[in-house]
Amino acid sequence: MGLLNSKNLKVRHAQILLLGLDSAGKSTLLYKLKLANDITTIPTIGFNVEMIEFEKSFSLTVWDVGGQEKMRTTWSDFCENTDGLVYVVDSSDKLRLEKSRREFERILKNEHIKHVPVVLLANKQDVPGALSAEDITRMFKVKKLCSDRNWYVQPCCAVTGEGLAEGFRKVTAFVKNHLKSGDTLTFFNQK
Ligand SMILES: Nc1nc2c(ncn2[C@@H]2O[C@H](COP(=O)(O)OP(=O)(O)OP(=O)(O)O)[C@@H](O)[C@H]2O)c(=O)[nH]1
Ligand SMILES: [Mg+2]
Repeated sequence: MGLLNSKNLKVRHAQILLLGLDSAGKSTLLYKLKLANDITTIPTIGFNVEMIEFEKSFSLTVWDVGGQEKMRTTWSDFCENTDGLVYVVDSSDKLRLEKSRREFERILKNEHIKHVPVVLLANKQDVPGALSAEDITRMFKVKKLCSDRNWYVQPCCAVTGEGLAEGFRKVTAFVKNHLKSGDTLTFFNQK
């Protein structure tokens, strides 16, 4: 395991940090992607971590950190070595959108994830009245907050899985691009 030049690589690997307020749907989507199954989640105290291979020869280690208030203070501990941020929003929770936006803005200021690409998942699109990805883009001021990095806002539904693969493909593409631009990516050398 180590940092290698891409010519030596058999397997490429990136670390993705999955954040968002409690109940945004992070664990639901992580296990939908990992197991292609519906699971019953309980609020995450601490974190879940899963390795997911979306593309041949490129795997992601996804760190799903609990979003309850007392857990949010630990988010910064997970930022080091992060190659991409996936921030999950409950698009139907209009009362807490501003709180979610503030937490998003706060984490973007972390020096370890400066310039790291971001995909916002506008989750719970199945809930009637949920805000669209365009609404979330505007309300979260994404263009302004992410002007220093690649970003994308993907509508999704963690329960059905709709939009999840697209969102993670996007973050994978961004991370690869980031690599080409010379930023450090974590690699595992597989014999
Ligand atoms: N209708 C609907 N419900 C969802 C969706 N995604 C998640 N949920 C539900 O939202 C609740 C919270 O989901 P979790 O995945 O546990 O949320 P979390 O973001 O991991 O929350 P913490 O672990 O507390 O940070 C669960 O009851 C899920 O079934 C969705 O896309 N649509
Ligand atoms: Mg959880």
